[in-house]
Amino acid sequence: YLNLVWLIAFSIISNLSKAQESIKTDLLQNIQGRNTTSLNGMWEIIVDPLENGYYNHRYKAKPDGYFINKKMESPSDLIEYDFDSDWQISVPGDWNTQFDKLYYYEGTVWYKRDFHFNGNSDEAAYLYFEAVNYEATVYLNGEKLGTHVGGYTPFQFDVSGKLKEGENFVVVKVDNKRKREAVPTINTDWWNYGGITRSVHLITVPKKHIFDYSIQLANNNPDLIEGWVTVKNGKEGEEVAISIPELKKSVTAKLTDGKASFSIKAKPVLWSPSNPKLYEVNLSLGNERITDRIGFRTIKTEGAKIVLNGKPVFLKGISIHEEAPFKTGRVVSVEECRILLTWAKELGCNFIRLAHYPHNEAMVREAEKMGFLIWSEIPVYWTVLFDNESTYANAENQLKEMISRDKNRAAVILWSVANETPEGEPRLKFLTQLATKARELDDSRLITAALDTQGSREGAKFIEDPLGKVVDVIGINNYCGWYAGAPGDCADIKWATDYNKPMIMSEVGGGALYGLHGEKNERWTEEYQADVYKNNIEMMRNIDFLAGASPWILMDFRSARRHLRRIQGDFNRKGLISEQGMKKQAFYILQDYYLNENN
Ligand code: GCB
Repeated sequence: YLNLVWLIAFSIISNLSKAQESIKTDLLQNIQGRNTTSLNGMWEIIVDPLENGYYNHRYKAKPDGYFINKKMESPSDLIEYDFDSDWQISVPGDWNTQFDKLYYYEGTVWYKRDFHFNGNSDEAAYLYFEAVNYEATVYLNGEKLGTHVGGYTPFQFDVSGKLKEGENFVVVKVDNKRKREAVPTINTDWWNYGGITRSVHLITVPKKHIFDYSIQLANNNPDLIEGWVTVKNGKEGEEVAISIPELKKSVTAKLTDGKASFSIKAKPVLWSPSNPKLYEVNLSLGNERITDRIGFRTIKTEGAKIVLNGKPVFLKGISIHEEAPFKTGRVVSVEECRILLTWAKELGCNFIRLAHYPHNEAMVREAEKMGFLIWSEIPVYWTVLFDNESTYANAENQLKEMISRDKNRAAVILWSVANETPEGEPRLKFLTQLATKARELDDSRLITAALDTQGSREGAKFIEDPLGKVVDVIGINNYCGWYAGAPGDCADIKWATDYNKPMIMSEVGGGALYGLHGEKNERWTEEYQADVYKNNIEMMRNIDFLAGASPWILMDFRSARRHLRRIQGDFNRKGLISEQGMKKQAFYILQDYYLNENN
């Protein structure tokens, strides 16, 4: 009996510590503004489908797994792996597009990189990963630092005092196996690109340093800039200085419990798509100085309108996946972000929906500079396990990391908590809790979700999903003319709603293979897709509570659900542009609507 009690107590404690070690949401703010050494470039990898580098033949964790990076010392040694004579891969990047053999691979790959460190004992250091898909267990010089779960948000480890003077090595066990209880779950309509898909940095800061901060316009007062700064290893009462030179403002704020709050009376030029004004903001503490570029704006809803800086705005948008133009695979460079965004500009957009997970930080920062309003989303997609507590904890953790990273980006106006989730009590509870959490973390933005459930009443499509109560802005994914009905049926469809809230047509569209031509009733032709757009635009014109649209999607993207070999070949073809950068007819239909409509 005692044994049983011990066993239960032990399993509770070990489960708790497992959950805790994987939950690290405290993020160092503004990586660009820090002293960083890039750990991008070539890493050594070992592809390990059986996780032989982790488990022994009894399926017990090995104390001397591949993370210790063992080397032969004498000719008789038996070591059945060697990072340094194995494959090399480019980081950032996914493995599926870097090796033909890994095209469909899902599982474990071990990554290793050597690096040189010239230490300074007055400094603290962080190892920062912009994203690893999906689960990353990180080791420094053979010692485990921790595990992070979730493929699209950053995480870091405090490695102060753990780095050696001179040569060091970092090993990451990356596992992208899909799991039913994960976020996203088993089933998605995008490619499960594995790897250290975004940049890795070694960041050094003074021992006492600015860790995180939030600076934005007060929610209900456009003449007041509000914020807070958190400091690690600071002393009570110590001062942080905040200045905005262009506004000729500077204030100081005192630390209480590691945090300093401040407000600045000012009348900044407001950030908007037509004038994406950013101000240099300087933060300083002792000798440390950090610079960011920050925009100021207000966002709210009034009835069915979205109101930016006090004026209604119609969101002319497009949905985007984080897929690289021309070469496929994950986006790895700021240039690739700019290509996607330049296409969105050409389309006449003032808004982008970054689907279906948080995109890389460069994408958000570039979009902000170019004047796009942003919808940012966590991958609570389709049928995640809404009644599973650890699934919820995982989703909430990804939400926190998304908000933590981008809370200073004026361009981001919408946090989306889900996409196309099935109605039901557990789902409503799950998403309500997420929305509450998002508001608690950030009360200055709007909450949304993309719904696919619409009823009908009196001959009209009727929005009555109870999630409508929870969100500020209702997203509706609707594929009239593609998954339901013929394109010609769409123009006359009427919409009604139970809610006096703005609605965004968060998805609408159809597929076409670039260069395939025919009659407008022939599926996969550009003419068919163009007709889907024409008719849906007609339909949207008749929705008086429509506050914007983000049709599906800017560019064709990889999906393992798309098997029609000669048309799809593993690509979802709903792009307005092919993966090779060729514009389809529908691009110009939507462009005409966005550039010539006066809304
Ligand atoms: C949807 C999903 C999106 C899919 C799209 C499609 O409703 O939200 O992820 O890719 O439909 O093409 O079916």
